[in-house]
Amino acid sequence: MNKHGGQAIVEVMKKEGVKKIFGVPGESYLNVLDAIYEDSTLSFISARQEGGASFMAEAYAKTTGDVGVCTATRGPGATNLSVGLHTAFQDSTPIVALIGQVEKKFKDREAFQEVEFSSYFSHLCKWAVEISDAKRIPELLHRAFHVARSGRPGPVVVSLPEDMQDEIVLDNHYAPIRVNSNRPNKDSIKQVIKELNQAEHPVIIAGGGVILSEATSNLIQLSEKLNIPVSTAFRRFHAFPNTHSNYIGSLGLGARKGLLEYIQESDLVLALGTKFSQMTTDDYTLINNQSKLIHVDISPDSIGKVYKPCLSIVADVNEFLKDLNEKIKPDSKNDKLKLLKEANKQYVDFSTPKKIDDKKDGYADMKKVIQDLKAYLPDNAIITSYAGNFFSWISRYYRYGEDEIYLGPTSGAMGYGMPSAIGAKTAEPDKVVVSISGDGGFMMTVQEFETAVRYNIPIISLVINNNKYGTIRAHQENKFPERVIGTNLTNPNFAELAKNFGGYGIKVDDNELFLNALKESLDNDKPTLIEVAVNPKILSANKES
Ligand SMILES: Cc1ncc(C[n+]2csc(CCOP(=O)(O)OP(=O)(O)O)c2C)c(N)n1
Repeated sequence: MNKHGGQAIVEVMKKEGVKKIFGVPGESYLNVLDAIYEDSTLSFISARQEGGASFMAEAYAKTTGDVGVCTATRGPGATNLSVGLHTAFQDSTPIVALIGQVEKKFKDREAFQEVEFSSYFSHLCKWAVEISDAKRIPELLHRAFHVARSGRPGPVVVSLPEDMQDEIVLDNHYAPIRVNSNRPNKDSIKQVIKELNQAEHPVIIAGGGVILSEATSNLIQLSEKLNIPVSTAFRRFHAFPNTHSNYIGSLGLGARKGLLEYIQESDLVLALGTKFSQMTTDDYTLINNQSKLIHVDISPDSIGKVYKPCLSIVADVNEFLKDLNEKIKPDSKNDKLKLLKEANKQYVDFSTPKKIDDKKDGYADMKKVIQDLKAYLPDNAIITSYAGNFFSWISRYYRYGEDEIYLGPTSGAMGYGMPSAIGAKTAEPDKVVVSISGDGGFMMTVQEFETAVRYNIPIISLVINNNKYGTIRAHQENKFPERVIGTNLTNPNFAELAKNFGGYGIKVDDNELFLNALKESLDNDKPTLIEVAVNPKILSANKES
């Protein structure tokens, strides 16, 4: 049956298993929108700004493990969309972004909203392609999905000239491209076993590749067999249960000093699915020249980029762990066990608040907020957040259990928290999804609260309000004391704002009120915002002993 370009695009998406599409409509891709309208298995979530839409798609992909899809119109829409694509790139999240483009016949005249997307997106995406002949939609769009999800996953941009979408396409004989998971070869497993058996002070760093390949249970098995402590890379908390007695903490902003020292003193580092980012490595100082490194990653490009391994294994992390667990014998050297127990004890001590400030001085204590979240959220909750000093309390004190998920941009993009909660809740409607934002970042994508209301997506959104760009203020005070510029904010009454959007809003200024609000919001079936007033003088958890 003949189809127009828009229908052919939808046909590919259906074959690829797409169910939800996040975007802002535009006149440059009306055919695609109309074909989505025609199909009852697809739903279009119309966001209020493309940045929000791209964060939703990114979080949807992280939650489901599928490719996220977002859409935007030509130049203005595409440039707004780019923040989520950059996030997906740094976080290795598979996304296909469909972008309406200027008519073929008008291109290269700086036509209305014209931007040349392959060069604009060349540093933000794995691949950017324009489909200028509708007959090639099946071939190129299936390939876009394949590129997004294979190897080290990431975002792919597909631009769709408006007049191309009117062209007629014949049947799509293509099928989604699937590749087998990469398995390590037998020799390399033997070598890994030899190195692990010889090591006296080994440590594992678990990165995003553990989450992407769903390797956590095999990682637990390996760590238990050998009594090896596990740390997690920056913002990859749930790669290993933080409640496990072999967990020793997370790397990245505010990492425990003792953890950094432990890794620096290790004689063997087993790095699983991590690219050793600047944050994870504490400005590339994490691993000393004397320690041996075994680096396992799905992408050969990640290997040797920062540290030179003694053994490099290009493989799916889960396949690697399965093969290793099958062959390796349990080991319980006493010295190793002693080191592990001490490192875990230090982590538990670090992540346990020493003193809660319970005086009612108009502010809630963030340590208690985190304690209450842990106590009252269900065991399979999803928590989202982004950059900001409020994150320092989450990072230090929240211990993710085996079924919990944390979603946060390793790119540090402000504005991610609330739209990403919408994406996650769309993927997992039965789970409780809580976003935690600062007042600065929340206002960057505040309009998406209306999206949550319009589609009845009952997220819980905490806004930690210190009336500041607190992180930058802290940097400013360190580097240029008492020369404050650009970091004081004034804010609306967030609870009233939420109500005006049609949701539910509560403002709290002490911990008792916070706990009541949290309990109330867990029973609520509307999107709920809890504004938490915090002391603007206490800018970070990292100052606490
Ligand atoms: C999109 C974006 N713009 C700017 C920054 C730089 N930045 C990092 S944290 C921060 C302030 C965050 O303020 P807020 O969200 O209120 O959280 P707080 O630090 O006060 O807890 C800024 C401006 C960024 N990371 N992302």
